Amino acid sequence: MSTYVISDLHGCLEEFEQMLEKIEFSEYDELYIDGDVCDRGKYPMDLLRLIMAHDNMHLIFGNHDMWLAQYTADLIQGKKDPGHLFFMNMDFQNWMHNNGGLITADQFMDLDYPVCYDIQNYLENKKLYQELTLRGQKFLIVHAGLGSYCKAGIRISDIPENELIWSHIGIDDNPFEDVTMIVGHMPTFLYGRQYAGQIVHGKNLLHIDCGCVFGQTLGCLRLDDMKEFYIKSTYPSVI
Ligand SMILES: [Mn+2]
Repeated sequence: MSTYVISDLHGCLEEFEQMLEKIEFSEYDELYIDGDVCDRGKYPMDLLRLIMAHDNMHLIFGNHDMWLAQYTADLIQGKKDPGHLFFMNMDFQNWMHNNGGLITADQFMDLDYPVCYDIQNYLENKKLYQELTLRGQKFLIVHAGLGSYCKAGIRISDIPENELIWSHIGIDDNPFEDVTMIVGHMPTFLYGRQYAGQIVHGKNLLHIDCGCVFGQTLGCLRLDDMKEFYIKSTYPSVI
């Protein structure tokens, strides 16, 4: 019985399935997905549906999951009336055209209505962070980090949701002495080329988005012993 954390799958279904095999993931294990399941990669909807079908896989929202949740009703409307989507706001256009949302929207709109509504319901139960204690060690799993709220004495429940899913934080930006924080969101090569495809260890802080969809690796962390697992990406490298 083990607990794993993975992040920024971004439609990388093949690498995800290889990882589940590598860690011998079973019904007795738990997997926390630290945000950004959809967008950019090839199979966002198959991936999301696979996660939804497992009670022991838990999604913590990233900014890309928030986009999908926010516009699910519009995409369903767009299935009935394609013209509807031409009148969407700039934020929607930005998601579609600058942030890899088009493939998510296309695949979503190809699904049957009952599946669309299942996804809509699933995404209504949004979770922005997960606190865990394992063998006496406290963990906080959150997509982007605490942003400008990274200061001693802060309570996570007091931090606005945009900070938790959109912030860009430094390698050591964890204000908690006794809590190990785990974040994704920033592919680790953005912290320096030497970190490409590797989990980065900051001060009581692990950055686990190893940039799979950007051609690096998919990383996964087992919290019980902090062992790291890696799968080579099938995507072309952008660096
Ligand atoms: Mn993100």
